[in-house]
Amino acid sequence: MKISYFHFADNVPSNLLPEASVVVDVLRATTTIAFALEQGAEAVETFADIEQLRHRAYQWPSSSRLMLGERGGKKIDGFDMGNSPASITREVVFGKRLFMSTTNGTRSLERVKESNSLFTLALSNRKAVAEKLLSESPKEIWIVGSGWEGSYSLEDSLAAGALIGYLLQHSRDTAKIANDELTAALALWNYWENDIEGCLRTASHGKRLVGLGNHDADFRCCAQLDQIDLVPKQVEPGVLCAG
Ligand code: 3SL
Repeated sequence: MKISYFHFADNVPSNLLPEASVVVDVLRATTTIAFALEQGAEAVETFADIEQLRHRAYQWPSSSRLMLGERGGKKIDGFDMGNSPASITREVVFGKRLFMSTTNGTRSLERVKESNSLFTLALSNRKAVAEKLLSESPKEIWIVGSGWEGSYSLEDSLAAGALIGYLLQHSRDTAKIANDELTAALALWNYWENDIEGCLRTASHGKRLVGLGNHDADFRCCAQLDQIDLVPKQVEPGVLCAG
């Protein structure tokens, strides 16, 4: 397995796709996706574009859909929910299809949606994703971060480092780091692994969330490591189900 990390969607090589892509947006889209599927959502269907989302969601029975997402960290007008993993409960999401659009995470998903295999990664399901990759053993894997509007993010790099750290320990030498971004992510993980929430709060997007109000519960959700034994897997372009 040759594994590369790209900080955000616009960095991935054009006109190429790997055998497997792993999209990460720790604060907060891919954490919310892991929590939603764990709490029994039927699927999470993701959109970069809000109007496309509305168009598709309105074709779905209103009793079994939820529209969820944010722009600039704030809930989108007219949507049922923002992008808060802490607000996901079984009562709210069980059996529902979640139609989701976020500032950066769903853009990254859109960029690699033609990959043969596409999974989403959060710190909370890091071990489950790593074990899935070890069992499928794709030749080439891209970890694609989400960043913030085209800039680097500390928290996605932390999760990329956490994933490669696990893979290097458990792959019996089959996992190979293929770019410097991933070596740097591993160094970041080695530095912060005992203070994950501290890293998330140091990140510029962590500070942005603090500026928007109390996000303590979300920080706790996003900083959990290996608590969710589930891998969100794309089953058709844009549609993620529990795998
Ligand atoms: O950028 C994104 O996709 C979001 O996850 C950002 S936020 O944490 O919901 O503000």
